[in-house]
Amino acid sequence: MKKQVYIEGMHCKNCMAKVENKLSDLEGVKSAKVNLNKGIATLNLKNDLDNSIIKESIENLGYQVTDIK
Ligand SMILES: [Cu+2]
Repeated sequence: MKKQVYIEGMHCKNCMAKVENKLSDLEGVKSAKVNLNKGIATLNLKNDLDNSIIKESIENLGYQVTDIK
């Protein structure tokens, strides 16, 4: 399954890489790709992952999650 995470505060490729690495390390995540212009991370999941875990891991990096679909 896939999830789209709407993130505010990413400004450059470093931000993008940080978020991608963090999300990729989460249990159950097959791959994570960030679209910097749109501020959206697309997650490919092996199984469902609680939104609160996704939100917390990104907010720990200093970015804001506005929505997860
Ligand atoms: Cu940056």
